[in-house]
Amino acid sequence: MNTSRSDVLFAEARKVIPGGVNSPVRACLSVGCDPLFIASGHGSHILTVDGQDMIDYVLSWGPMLLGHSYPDVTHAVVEAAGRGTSYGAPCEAEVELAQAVVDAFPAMDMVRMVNSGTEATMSALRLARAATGRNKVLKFIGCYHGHADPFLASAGSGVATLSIPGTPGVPEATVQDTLLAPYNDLAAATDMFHLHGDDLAAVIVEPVAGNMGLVLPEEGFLKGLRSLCDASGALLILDEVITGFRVEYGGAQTRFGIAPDLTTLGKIIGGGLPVGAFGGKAEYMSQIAPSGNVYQAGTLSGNPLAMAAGIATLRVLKRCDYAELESRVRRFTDELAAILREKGVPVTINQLASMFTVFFTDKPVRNFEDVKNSDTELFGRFFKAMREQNIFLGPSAFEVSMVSFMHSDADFEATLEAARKIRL
Ligand code: KE4
Repeated sequence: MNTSRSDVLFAEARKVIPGGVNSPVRACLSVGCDPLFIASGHGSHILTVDGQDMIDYVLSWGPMLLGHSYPDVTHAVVEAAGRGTSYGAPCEAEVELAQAVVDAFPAMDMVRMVNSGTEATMSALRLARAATGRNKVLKFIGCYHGHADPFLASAGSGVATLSIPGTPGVPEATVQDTLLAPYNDLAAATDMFHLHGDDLAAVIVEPVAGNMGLVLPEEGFLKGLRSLCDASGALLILDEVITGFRVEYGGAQTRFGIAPDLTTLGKIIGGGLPVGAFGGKAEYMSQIAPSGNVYQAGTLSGNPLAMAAGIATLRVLKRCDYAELESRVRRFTDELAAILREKGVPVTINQLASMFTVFFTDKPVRNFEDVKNSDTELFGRFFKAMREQNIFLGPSAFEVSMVSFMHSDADFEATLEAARKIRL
């Protein structure tokens, strides 16, 4: 069998890049196959270096809500590049994107641009610790907030996918300040407040969990965290790196009516270029240098190309009908579940807005334990079978599959037809 271009590239990549990838989950280790190298993306499709045209449900793990190569975004980036790629001095686009973000999130008076979601959550936690004079942070098992030291205890995404202990290289003291509770378990969170409340700087939570597969917040969970924070003086950080501008234009906090003290963003606000952000009330954000003493910085923060991509993306999204997309995705996932069940396998699909995850279990999936108890080996077989049918799903049972505004009914029908054809 002749060697594919992807295989050749992956062999070369492994010689010079750890694991052959620049981010672990791309290696497809948990689903038992090698990654495909991508040559281009247009709309809802990607083309591999071997010419395989695939319907893309990864969408760069979230940024591409408008699909690949959206003309307004591409034009904005090309036009900005013609004026230079980075200045290390303020530019107008930074103000425009900051204003667009603040306008979309009522709980946000100010926002600081950074270069990744990891930088955003790392900086938000530092700010919360400075603002409260406290050290501990409570996170939820299976949630992923980037790879900064404080967040790698029982993290989701690639940490869960690869079953990494989660804390090699992280000092014991750091992990001691990271408290854990199961997602959706308000009683366990309350216990942490009773035990550590006077040293708890912040609670950080994905308002809709997207890093243990898709897990939705149960009634009262988020509002309960808000009340616990109000009573103890801890800050509530909503990590909306995935959900911001995806669950709806104003993020999960708008949909669920929760006002956080700080919000972290990423992915969509960069339109595919490296952007993260953290923001909140002026009383907190004004403590960030240079207006305050909490240091945070970045050579390429507010980069003119990334700002241009973000501005163009949000300008289009503001006109999009999120409810219509959600109802189309719900119909699609209902049909997908029915097709898979006809094959005699237990299936639960969690879906919200333009995100979904197929879990091979007949039980509800409401936390990380439930995900681990699903048939993740069968998920690997499902992933590979669908990829052979030119359907590119998130390569892990601990990730979500994403839909864009460019996914057509024909794409959904082709995906359903692929699901009918595969053998599990
Ligand atoms: P980045 O540093 O990868 O830009 O963002 C970290 C992050 C923070 N918070 C949430 C809720 C996130 O989902 C992420 C990153 N998401 C993963 C996929 N679920 C990134 C994919 C990868 O690591 O390659």
